[in-house]
Amino acid sequence: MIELYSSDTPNGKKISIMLEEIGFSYKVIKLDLMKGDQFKPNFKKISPFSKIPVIVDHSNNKEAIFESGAILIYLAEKSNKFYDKLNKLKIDQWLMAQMAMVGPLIGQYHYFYHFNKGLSEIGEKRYFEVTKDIYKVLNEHLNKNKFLAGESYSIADIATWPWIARHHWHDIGLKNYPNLREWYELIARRPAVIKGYKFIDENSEIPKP
Ligand SMILES: N[C@@H](CCC(=O)N[C@@H](CS)C(=O)NCC(=O)O)C(=O)O
Repeated sequence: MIELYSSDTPNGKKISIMLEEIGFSYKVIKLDLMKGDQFKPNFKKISPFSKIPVIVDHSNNKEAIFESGAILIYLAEKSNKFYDKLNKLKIDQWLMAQMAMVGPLIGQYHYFYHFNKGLSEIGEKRYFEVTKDIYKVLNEHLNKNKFLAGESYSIADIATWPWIARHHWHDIGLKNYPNLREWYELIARRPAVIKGYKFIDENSEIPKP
């Protein structure tokens, strides 16, 4: 059994979607980030930067793993799914691009535009441009590729999709990026994604483009 310490955020959803995809049994321990649960000493012991998600694998000596990219790799290797050894180099590149670019940069846009609108014109403007650029790069790449690492769905898609599932926060218009939209909708139809998306709030629905 796996314990998933998480919240209803894109980084949180990566792992619930992966656990649904590979069919591992898991128990969610919800953290209220607004109340500061992530800073409690017991959580800090398993998450040095006080961030969700973290998993604790009871079938592996209660191993605790932080950083969503590392968790995805761990679960992919354990299940032998969505991390094709023959395509590892491509998957790694798109996974790292998600971890270093898509998540942190769109996260800044959420900070300035969604949560603190009107407080920093330069912050809103800069991260709107950066977010538009990310959409453009993904859209162009998906013109020639069905999934981020080529023909097969992988942990790179699982890592990236929940960030695009926040498109309604971005005021960019996913419909303006047809290949990205098609990829988004294709993944949104997967039963594991539908289930993993609702892992905290049973009533939440995947946003339509
Ligand atoms: N690089 C980390 C980022 C995790 C992260 O930023 N988590 C956010 C929620 S999406 C968090 O825990 N925020 C709490 C805080 O910053 O206090 C990962 O991918 O696991």
